[in-house]
Amino acid sequence: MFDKILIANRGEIALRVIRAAREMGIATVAVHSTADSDAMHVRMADESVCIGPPPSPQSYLSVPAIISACEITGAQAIHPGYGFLSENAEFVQIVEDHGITFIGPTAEHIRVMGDKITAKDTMKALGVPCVPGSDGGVPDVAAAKRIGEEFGYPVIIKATAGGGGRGMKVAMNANEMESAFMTARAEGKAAFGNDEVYIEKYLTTPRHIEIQVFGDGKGKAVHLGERDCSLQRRHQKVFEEAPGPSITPEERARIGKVCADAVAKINYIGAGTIEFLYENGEFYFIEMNTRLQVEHPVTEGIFGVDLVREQILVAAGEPMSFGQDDLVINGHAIEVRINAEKLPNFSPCPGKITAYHAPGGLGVRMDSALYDGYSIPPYYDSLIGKLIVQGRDRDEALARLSRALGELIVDGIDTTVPLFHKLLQEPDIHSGDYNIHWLERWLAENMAD
Ligand code: MV4
Repeated sequence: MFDKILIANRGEIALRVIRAAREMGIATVAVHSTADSDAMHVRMADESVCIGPPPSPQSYLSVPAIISACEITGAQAIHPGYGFLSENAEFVQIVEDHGITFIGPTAEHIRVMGDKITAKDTMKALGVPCVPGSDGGVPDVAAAKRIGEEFGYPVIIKATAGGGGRGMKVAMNANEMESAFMTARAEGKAAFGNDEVYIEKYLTTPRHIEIQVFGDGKGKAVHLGERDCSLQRRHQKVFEEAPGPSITPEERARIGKVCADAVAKINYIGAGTIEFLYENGEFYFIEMNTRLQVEHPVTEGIFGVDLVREQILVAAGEPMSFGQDDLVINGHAIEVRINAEKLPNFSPCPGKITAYHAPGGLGVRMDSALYDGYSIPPYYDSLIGKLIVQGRDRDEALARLSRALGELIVDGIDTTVPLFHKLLQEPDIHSGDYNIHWLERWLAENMAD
């Protein structure tokens, strides 16, 4: 096992990793920009190294600075958290070339899943159900129109290097194809330097269901059920829950086994998430994320496992602490993302926290790096906390969420907390009857006042 690891991240996820490491008796190294000298992750780690000025490209994304911090402190492994360098295959390669262990998948797995066409080809060959559409890349508008005729409109054109909703255009009919195709291609080129696109049948009212998988890198893998993350705004998740309110135990077991078998076959190591669109009782693969996700705590809650601990175990070459039969769902968990943003437009709202009080009690987990008097810098993501609640069933979790939100105090800045108080008054939220378009529609209708 490692004696010391470095956390190449900040905020709540850096604390999350420090906590797991400390429980395992592993020393921790925080890295930080000059804007984060007073940040909680620096205070909580055993050691810290300043790696550059505030802008991320010169600090949290600076590969030489992070490798140097490892060498100076003698850290044997790097946990990347999410975002930043977590899905950067070149970074992983450089880390390993320096004899440092990357706590996460191999550079090759990251590369394969980072290219959406290759990811889909790979998953399809492994028996994972995919959205019907083009086999691989589509070279020109004429080919795109043939695909449109073959599968029927509407279709969606996606940049292979895309993600997070960028480089994606819907064509409702043949007339819209040329402009949608050219736009998706131009966006892919501009945002990712890659103009290759592929086409899928456009699903009009799906839910976003993602399966958590975990592999030991030696051909053993399990699934930890699904999360429903359909409530999104501009491709940012807002509210996530596990299990999915629309998924039966039989569906979970079936798609879960398909996913676990698929990642076992490729010797996947560590945590991964296989994203699906779910419509009319069918799952359609869209993407795989090769990192620990923001919303992993809802899965941890219902299965009672520590995913970061497992990541560290398998990275050190040790076995996972559970097998599929050990993984039994207990109750229902919900996470809400608390952002430093001003409603109704969700504009970033950094600034000084004049009072902070975290909620507590049975079934309440607050993952946050805030403290009284902390100043949220303007350079990074607006996520300032995740409130995760768990109950014996969904209704109990919802009641607990409402209660915990009532206890939470974050003064001095605007946050998305009022949004959740309002959402909790919606019958559709209580019935679980929502899809990927529900929140945007609701915001348009309810955020005017
Ligand atoms: C789709 C789709 C409908 N049909 N693919 C958006 C981000 C990217 N990860 C995939 N996305 C979508 N792909 C087909 N074939 C609808 C979306 C989509 C979406 C998906 C999940 C959650 C929220 C979304 C919001 C808008 C569009």
